[in-house]
Amino acid sequence: MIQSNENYVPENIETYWQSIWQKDKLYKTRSLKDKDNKFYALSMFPYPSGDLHMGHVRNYVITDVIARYKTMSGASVLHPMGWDAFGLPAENAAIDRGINPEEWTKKNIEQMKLQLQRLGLSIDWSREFATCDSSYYKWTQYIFLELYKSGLVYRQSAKVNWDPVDKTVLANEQVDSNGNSWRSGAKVIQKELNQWFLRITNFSENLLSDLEFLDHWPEKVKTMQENWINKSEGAYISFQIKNKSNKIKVFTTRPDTLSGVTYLALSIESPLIKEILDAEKSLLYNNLKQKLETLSKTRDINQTKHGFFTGSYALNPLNNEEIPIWIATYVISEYGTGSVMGVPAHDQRDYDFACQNNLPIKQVITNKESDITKKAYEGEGRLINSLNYNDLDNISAKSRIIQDGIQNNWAESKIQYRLRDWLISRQRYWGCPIPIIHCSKCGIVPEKIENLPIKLPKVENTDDLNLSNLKSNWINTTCPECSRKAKRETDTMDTFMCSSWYFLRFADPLNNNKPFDKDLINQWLPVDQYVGGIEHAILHLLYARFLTKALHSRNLIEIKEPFKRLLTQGMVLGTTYKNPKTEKYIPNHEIKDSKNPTDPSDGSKLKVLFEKMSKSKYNGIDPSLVIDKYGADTARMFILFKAPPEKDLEWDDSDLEGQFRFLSKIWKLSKKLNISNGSIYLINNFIYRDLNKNENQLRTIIHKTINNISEDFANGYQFNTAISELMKLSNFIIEIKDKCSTEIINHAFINLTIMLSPFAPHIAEEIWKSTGASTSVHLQEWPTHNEKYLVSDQFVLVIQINGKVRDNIKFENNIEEDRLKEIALKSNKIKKWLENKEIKRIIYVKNKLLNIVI
Ligand code: ANZ
Ligand code: ZN
Repeated sequence: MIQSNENYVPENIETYWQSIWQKDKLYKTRSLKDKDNKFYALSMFPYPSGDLHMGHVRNYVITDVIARYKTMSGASVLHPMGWDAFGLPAENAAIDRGINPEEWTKKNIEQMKLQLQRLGLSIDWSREFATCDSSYYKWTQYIFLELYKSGLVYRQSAKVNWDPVDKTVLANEQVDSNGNSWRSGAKVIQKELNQWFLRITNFSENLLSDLEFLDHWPEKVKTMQENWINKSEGAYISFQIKNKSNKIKVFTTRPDTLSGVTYLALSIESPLIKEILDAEKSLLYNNLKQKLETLSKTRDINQTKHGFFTGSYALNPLNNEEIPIWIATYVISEYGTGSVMGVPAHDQRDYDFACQNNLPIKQVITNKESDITKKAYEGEGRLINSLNYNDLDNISAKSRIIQDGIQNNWAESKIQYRLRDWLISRQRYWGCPIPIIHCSKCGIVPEKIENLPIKLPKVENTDDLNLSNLKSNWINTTCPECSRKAKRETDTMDTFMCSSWYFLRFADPLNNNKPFDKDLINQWLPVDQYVGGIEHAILHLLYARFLTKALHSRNLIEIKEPFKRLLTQGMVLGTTYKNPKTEKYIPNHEIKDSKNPTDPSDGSKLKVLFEKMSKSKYNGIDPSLVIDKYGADTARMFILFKAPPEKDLEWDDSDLEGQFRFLSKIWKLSKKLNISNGSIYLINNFIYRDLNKNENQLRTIIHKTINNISEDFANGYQFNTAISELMKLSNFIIEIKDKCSTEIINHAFINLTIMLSPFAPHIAEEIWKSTGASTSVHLQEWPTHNEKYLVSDQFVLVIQINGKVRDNIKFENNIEEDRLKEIALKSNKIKKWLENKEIKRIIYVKNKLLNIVI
C-alpha cells in the first residue's frame, strides 16, 4: 500500500496501481457461458505513429468508462486493443532515417502502449495484436483467398496516380494541386496498371438497405454512407448516331426530361470517340486530352467544363430531333455508361456547360418556381414542349416514357449505384502481401493455404521498398498448380483491408488454425459499442460492413452487421492565435498578453480561435505532460466532463484544474472519514434505521444520484452530467456531514467512490482499498437505486390483505393516519377484495405497511 497521504498525489496512486493491474490481470476477459450477458466494447485501433495525442486519449477513455460501467453492471466485457500497423509513414521513416519499417513500427507500438497504459484503461492486453504480425496477416491473406474463391476478387487494368521517381502509386490525397507528388515533387502521371479489386458493389443494395437496422448509429454517419453508395433509379436510353450504325447509350435519372435534350456528351475516355471523329477533330481531341493531363489533378477540372463538338449528330428517340454530340470533361467515364444526355434546363451541370458553349436550353418541366433564366430548374412539375406527354406530372411521365421506350427498344429500366469496386492493391512494401502467383502457363494462381503466411521479405536497403524491384528469390517461386517457375504478386493490400476484420479476430486472437472460431464469433459479436472518429464514417466503416457481409455469404460468420452501436466522438480543440492579415498561426509561447494577443512580428491583433489540435497550428496539448502534472484521473475527468462524448471539446486549463481540485477534495474527505470496513456500506448491505430529517434527505440524494447516473449511461453516455451528479453528491456530503450519523455518511461516500470508479479508476481504487477491501473496486456491483427513496417527503405504502401484498400507494410523509387508511381502503385494487367482507383488524406500520385482516 502506498503511503497514506493527506494530499492527493496522483503519481503515487497511479504508479502503484499500474503495477498491481499488471500482476492481477484484473481485466482479463471472462470466458462466456450461455446465459451470460456479454458486452463487447471497442475503440478504433490506432496507427502506431509513436505519439499518443489528445484525440486518442478521448477515444479510449470514453470506451473505457463504458467498459468499466458494463463490467460493474454484471456483463462479461470484452475490451481489447491492437495496432493498425501497416502503412506509409513507416516506409517514409525507413527512407528518412534508414530504419527498417518493422523495427520502427515495433518501437512505436512499445512506446504508445506505455502511454496508453498510463491512462488506466481496462484493456485485456492478452488479446493484443498488430496487423503487421505475420500471425495476424496470415489470416488477412486467408480471407483474401476466401473472397477470391467466391469471385469477390478480380484483377483489372485501371488508371492510377503514378509517381515516376518513387515508382509507386499514390493516393489522390498525396498529389498536390499542381499535379506533383507530395514527396518526390515529380509530376505525377496517370498510368494504366493491373490492379486488384474487391467486388464491394455486389453488396451495394445490402449495404444500403441494412443501414435501416443500425438504429444506434449516428444519423450523420448513415447519411454519409447512403450518399456514398448513392442509389439512383432511372433508365438507359439509346440514341441512334446519325448516318452510323452505332447507338449512344446514356444513363439518366430523369427520362421525363427527354424532350429537353439539346446535346449528348461523351466522356473523354469513351470508346465511341474513335468512330465518330474525323482527322481534324482528332487534333482537337488530342489537345483536350493533353490539357486534361495537366489539369487532372487540380480541382479546376470540375469547375470549368471543358469540351468540344464532335461534328456528329444523334437522334432523339422520342421526337427524332437531331442533337449534337459533344465530348465533355465533366462526364465521368466510370459512372453509368460514360455518356450523358444534356438537359440544360433541368440539370445545373448541363446548364453550366450549355452556357459556356452556347448550346440551346429547352424547358420541358414547368411549375410556379421554374424560372430558368439564371439557373436550371431541377424540381418537379408538369411537362411542356413534350408532344403527347404534355400536361402529365413529371413522375408519371417518367414511368410512361420508360414504358414506351422499353416497347420500342430504346430504353431499359436501370438502378445505378455510385459505389465503385474497392481497389486494394498498393505498390508498396509495408503492407500485407497479396497471396497470388503468376504462372506463364496457368495464369493467376492462388497460393496454397498451407503456404500461408506469405511473409514480407526482410529488406536491407530502401530501394527494396518496392517489392517489384526485389531481385531476391522471394519473387521467384514455383506454381502451386504446375510446379513451373513462377513469380509472386508484388502488390500489397490497402491497409483498410487489414482493419476491416480485426474486430473479429479479437474474439479469438490466438487461433492458429483459422482466422477465428465461428462459435466465439457468435458469442462475442457484434461489437456492442464501437467508438471512433467521424473521419472513418465512410471508408473503414463501409469496408468493415462489406467484409462482414462477404464473410457471412461464405458462411464463415452468422452476423450481418459488425457494429451494433456506434459513437463518433467529437474533436479535441485547442486555442489558436491567427494573424488575420498573414493567415499565419502564432505559437502560444510567442504571445505576451493572452488577453490581448498580438503578433510579435508585425504587431497586428490576433484572432483567437478554437481549432482541432495539430502541430501546424501550435495548439496541441501533450497528454503525457498533463498526466505528469495532474495524473491520469484528472485528465480523464476533464475530458469526460467538459463536453458530451459526441461533441467537440475545447481544451481549457482552468477546467482541468477544477477537476484536479475536485479529486483532491474527495481524497481529503476519504482521509477524514477514515472508513474501516467499506463493504458494510454498500447499497445491498446497508440498512437504514431511524433517519432524522437530514439523513432522510441524504438518502434521497444518494438514490437520486444512482438513478441519474445510471440513466446518463443508458441514454447515450452523458458523462458530463454524470460527473456533475458526483460533484453534487460530494458537496452535499461535506455540507451535511456533521448533522448525520457516521454510518449514513460512510454509506454515501462509499457509493460515491464506487460510482466514481469508471471515471477516475486509480483514486477510486485507492480509497476503496484503504477501507480494508480485499477485492478491486472495479469488481464491485454497480449500485441500484430504490424507487421509494427517490422522493424524501414521500413514501410508498405497501398494502396487504391478510398478509398478501395487493397494492402500493405513494403518500406524503406528513399524511394523517386516518386519511391514509381512508385512501388505502378506497383504492380499486383493494376495494375488490373487501366486497362483502368484514374487516377484522387493520395493522399500520408507520410510513411502510398497512395490513388489512378480513
Ligand atoms: C438527364 C438529366 C436531366 C439528368 C435532369 C439529371 C437531371 P445520380 O443521381 O448521381 O445517379 N450522369 C449520368 N452519367 C453520368 C456520368 N458518367 N458523368 C456525369 N454525369 C452523369 O446522377 C444521374 C444523372 O447524372 C443522370 O441523369 C445524368 O444526368 C448524369 F434534369 O440525365 B441526368
Ligand atoms: Zn502453373
